[in-house]
Amino acid sequence: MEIRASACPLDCPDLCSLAVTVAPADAERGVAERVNKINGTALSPLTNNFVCSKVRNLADHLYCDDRVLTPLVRTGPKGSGGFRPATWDEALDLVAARLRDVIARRGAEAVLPYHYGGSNGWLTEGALATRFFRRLGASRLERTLCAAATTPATHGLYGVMPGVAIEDYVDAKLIVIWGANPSATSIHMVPIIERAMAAGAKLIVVDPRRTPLAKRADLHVALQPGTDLPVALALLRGLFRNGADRSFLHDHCTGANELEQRCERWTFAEAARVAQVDVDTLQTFYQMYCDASPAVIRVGWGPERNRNGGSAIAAILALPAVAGKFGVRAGGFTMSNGDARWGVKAETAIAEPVPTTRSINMSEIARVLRDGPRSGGAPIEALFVYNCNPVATAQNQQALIEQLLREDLFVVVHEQVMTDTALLADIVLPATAFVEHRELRRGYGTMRMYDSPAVVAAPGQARSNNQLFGELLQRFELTRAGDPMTDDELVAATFAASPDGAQLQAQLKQDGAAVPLSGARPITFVDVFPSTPDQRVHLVPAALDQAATHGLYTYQPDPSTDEFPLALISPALATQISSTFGQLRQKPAQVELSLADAQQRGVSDGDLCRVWNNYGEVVCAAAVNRDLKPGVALIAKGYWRKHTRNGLTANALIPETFADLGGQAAFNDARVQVAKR
Ligand SMILES: Nc1nc2c(c(=O)[nH]1)N[C@H]1C(S)=C(S)[C@@H](COP(=O)(O)OP(=O)(O)OC[C@H]3O[C@@H](n4cnc5c(=O)[nH]c(N)nc54)[C@H](O)[C@@H]3O)O[C@H]1N2
Ligand SMILES: Nc1nc2c(c(=O)[nH]1)N[C@H]1C(S)=C(S)[C@@H](COP(=O)(O)OP(=O)(O)OC[C@H]3O[C@@H](n4cnc5c(=O)[nH]c(N)nc54)[C@H](O)[C@@H]3O)O[C@H]1N2
Ligand code: SF4
Ligand SMILES: [Mo]
Repeated sequence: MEIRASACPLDCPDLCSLAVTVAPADAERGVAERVNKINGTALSPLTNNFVCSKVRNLADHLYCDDRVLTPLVRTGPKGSGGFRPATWDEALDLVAARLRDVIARRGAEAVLPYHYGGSNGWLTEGALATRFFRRLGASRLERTLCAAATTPATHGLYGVMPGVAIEDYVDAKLIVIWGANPSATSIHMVPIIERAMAAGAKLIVVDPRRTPLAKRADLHVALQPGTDLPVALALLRGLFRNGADRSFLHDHCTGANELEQRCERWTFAEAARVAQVDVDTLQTFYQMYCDASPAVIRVGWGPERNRNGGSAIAAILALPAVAGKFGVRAGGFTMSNGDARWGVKAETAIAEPVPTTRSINMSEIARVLRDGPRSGGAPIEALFVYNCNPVATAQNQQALIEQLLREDLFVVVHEQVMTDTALLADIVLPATAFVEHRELRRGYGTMRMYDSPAVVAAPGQARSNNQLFGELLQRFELTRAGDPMTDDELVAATFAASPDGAQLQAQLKQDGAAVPLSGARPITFVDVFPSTPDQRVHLVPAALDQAATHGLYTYQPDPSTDEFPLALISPALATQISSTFGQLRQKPAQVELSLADAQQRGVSDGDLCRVWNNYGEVVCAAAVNRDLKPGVALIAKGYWRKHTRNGLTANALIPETFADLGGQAAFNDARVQVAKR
């Protein structure tokens, strides 16, 4: 047994520092060595020696029966699940021949790479795949499954500025958890919040359901999904009337008058009516926020996934500026701390110009496959999926499945396990997992970066993304002299391309982790400032105002109808990362209903139900959840098709519509009806 250092790149803000125990050969399973167990280490103070059970038990994932061990070529009809093993050479010959044929007939834009890569660092998301598809001239992909509304909102107001370090929450006097559920999605935050509360901090949770933290909060604002915007605007209005930090606004902000005008309609009473909460709750929220310092808002990703999402995030992020909460440790906000000043970027290594090929929003993949791209031109005839499981995670699942079943659409999936998407592929290629390849990853909660080597041999014939796309670059004769091709060359090129690279590399070598140039625990408006051209907070940035579908801070009414009265939300499962690890889940999916909604429909715990709207239907058991706001239904994100009775999940109910910014998928705009079956 040997213990090797690694870091967890999964799509989780915590980016844990890991100790991986590796056991020698396991002849029976045909692996040279295998991961035995994984623990957290103290290298990251946030990890603090513990990890979630998902990663502690990563061996269950790495060596499960669903692991793809060789390239696979479809044998039966599409979707029949029939595949035969093939060599890499044969599989890549088939892939290359089909791509060449599509390109010859339709042009390279008929090829679409499909990837999100939340659980990937710079070596496996981007790098050689990006170089390959750019040089090929393929259609480009807008990555909008997540953070597509929060990112332009944050950058519009603050540019690239890190927020409050999670570790610093211990010093806060007020913590607002706004549309996040750290008990499942960022577990290392919870003990820190507990310590802050033990030292007297107050806690406010803004969430349509009583989350574990909401149960312990001093105030729970159980708003209707999609109504964060009016709530934030009412708080801002209150602040502008009494409580705004006029000197901070004068010294550090633009657009205060314009923002004040846009809040004018949102009295506490009006916001409370729209959000379906008591007016007292909003007034108490306002008073608690005014009174406390340091006050910090942890903004989650729940509020972005609806038609008002971009404006909602912008309005929430305006609060600490208008209230003057910056300038002290633990004062301000935390959105994505991936925005720390790193001095190097993911794209530095490949230095590949962005081509002018058409770009396609991944959040309307079913529609694009069916009706063709909005910009016109050739239909998509080849889809190359990696780092992503769209059948389980994209919108309008039923339509997507229908499209993937088309005989004339060529689908390649590079995967670790036989996912719902891989099952519909023509060719499946076996991928390595993070302990099996080198990865360079910076956190989006913790402000740390790791360069983690492969710590264990890959089972079977799994290859990393760079191995795969490096080979394809060669087969398509798209390599150029001097191109960094291996992971080692790519890492070296990344650091060499930036004057700050040497410093980061030295830190990685010496300490095992690097912190950004802005530090691991910067104080906003002391150590770090907005990166906007004038270093000010732009409360109503013109570009954002134009980009927002209805102008910034304009509320769009709730889409509920008499036919589909329930707002369906699909928050994260504690046991998975999106759909990742879903193959290991035995328990079936359930639809959660409030007691009132269950009673109204004569539904009891365990009853088989239909959940439907105009996009599709899900058949699964009901669970009465007394912590859910009436009018809200919940089917968690990330279930696999095997988890419901009819092989469709929450994603079959998700509309092909967007948030008001960034083309972000509006997952929580789904409205449904539920009935006992
Ligand atoms: N265990 C685990 N961890 C994960 C993930 C996972 O799947 N499992 N996913 C990772 C990923 S990809 C992401 S993006 C992050 C997400 O991290 P979070 O944002 O913490 O997680 P979510 O569960 O998506 O949503 C947070 C909360 O938003 C609430 N919510 C839904 N709609 C609204 C709304 O309109 N307004 C408000 N205020 N609240 C709303 C939900 O009830 C939920 O409690 O977590 C990451 N970490
Ligand atoms: N209903 C509903 N759906 C949602 C959401 C929601 O709120 N509601 N939220 C969305 C959010 S927040 C997100 S981030 C997306 C995430 O959606 P996806 O991007 O589809 O993420 P995962 O489900 O984690 O699937 C990632 C897949 O990539 C594979 N993979 C990991 N590493 C590698 C690698 O190095 N190489 C290759 N080739 N493959 C690899 C994993 O095995 C896994 O199957 O889902 C979205 N889907
Ligand atoms: S998923 Fe999150 S909590 Fe679990 S090991 Fe990875 S970074 Fe840590
Ligand atoms: Mo996400």
